[in-house]
Amino acid sequence: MNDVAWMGRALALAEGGRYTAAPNPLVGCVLVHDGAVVGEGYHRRAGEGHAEVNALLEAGPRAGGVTAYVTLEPCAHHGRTPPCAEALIGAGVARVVAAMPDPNPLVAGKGLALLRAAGIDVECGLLADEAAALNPGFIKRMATGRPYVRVKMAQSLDGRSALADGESRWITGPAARADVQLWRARSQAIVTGIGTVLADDPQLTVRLPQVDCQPLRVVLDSGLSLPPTARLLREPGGTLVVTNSADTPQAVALTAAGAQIVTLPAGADSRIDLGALLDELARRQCNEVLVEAGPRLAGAFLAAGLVDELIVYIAPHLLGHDARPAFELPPVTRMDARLDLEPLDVLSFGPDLRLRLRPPAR
Ligand code: AOF
Ligand code: ZN
Repeated sequence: MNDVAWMGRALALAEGGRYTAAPNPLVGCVLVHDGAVVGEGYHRRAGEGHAEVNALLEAGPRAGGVTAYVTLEPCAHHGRTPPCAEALIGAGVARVVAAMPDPNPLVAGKGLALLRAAGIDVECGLLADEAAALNPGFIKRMATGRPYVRVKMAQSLDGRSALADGESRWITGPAARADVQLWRARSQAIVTGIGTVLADDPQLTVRLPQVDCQPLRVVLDSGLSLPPTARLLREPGGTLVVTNSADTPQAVALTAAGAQIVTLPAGADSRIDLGALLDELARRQCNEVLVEAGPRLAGAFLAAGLVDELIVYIAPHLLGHDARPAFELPPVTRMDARLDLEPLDVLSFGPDLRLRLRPPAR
């Protein structure tokens, strides 16, 4: 096996932390000596061992003289755990191949510098794109102070997301809805609007046997009309109700029902400022956020240029012209003023199609 193949193995190991590592990044590590693995590890949970430390534990005294393949620059800081760079130096590692630098300002090059200063042969950049793809949310939050935002929409072939009366159960079939569970599970927050909660009374939970953590549920509710009996208030994981008027009897009733209330400034249209919402979610260490809302809120995120990825499920039926659109957006009067999206991939789930797209960078 060559460097690329060993790094490929480290990338695959990192995936082991997919539903547990947040707010930390997914990281994998392989220790190789004379063409054979002597230790492997990944980062499972914040507060527990980092990938390198887990791999060193497995290797024990065989770690001397190895090459360490790691998907992220080894850390140099004392966080919840001691610095990995020091652990690698202490174990007598000969060479470190990292896929990418750690964007965390506490690390950012210091880990690589420590290793080099100790005389270790260090390379960085092997399979960097693949490593970055493991952690879009962590990287974006470290670089910009905002989470990575996915907007999910289920629509009919004629671009409708609900009947005129708001009925939307179910546009897509069980296979597409099972796929949505995976996007929820890897997100730290699920954002929806009060309209969706009043219309559907959704749970917005992860219901997967192998996943035991629940993302924070976030309801945008400027007028605080969420009923304290809403199902999502009874689910584990916690519900954040975002408003711009918290000083009301409804706020007291919702708090008593288990909700946490947060007041954010209103944007120009007197609705909650979505940029301020994302700032708040990043402060709460959310790396990836999934918006599962109706056409108004989904459209507002798009119009504000706050979407990193759009996930659209298209069901093979037609709902007619008075059904609701998928996205409420301002009118487009010239072809060159339309919103062009870059397709990322297309997959099918039972009878439905899934398109992943990236809106234009702003
Ligand atoms: C690594 N290997 O496996 C991970 C790293 O609070 P702590 O001690 O868990 O530190 C968290 C930070 O460490 C995190 O923000 C990121 O910069 C880095 N994560 N580093 O060398 C790992 N998970
Ligand atoms: Zn570390």
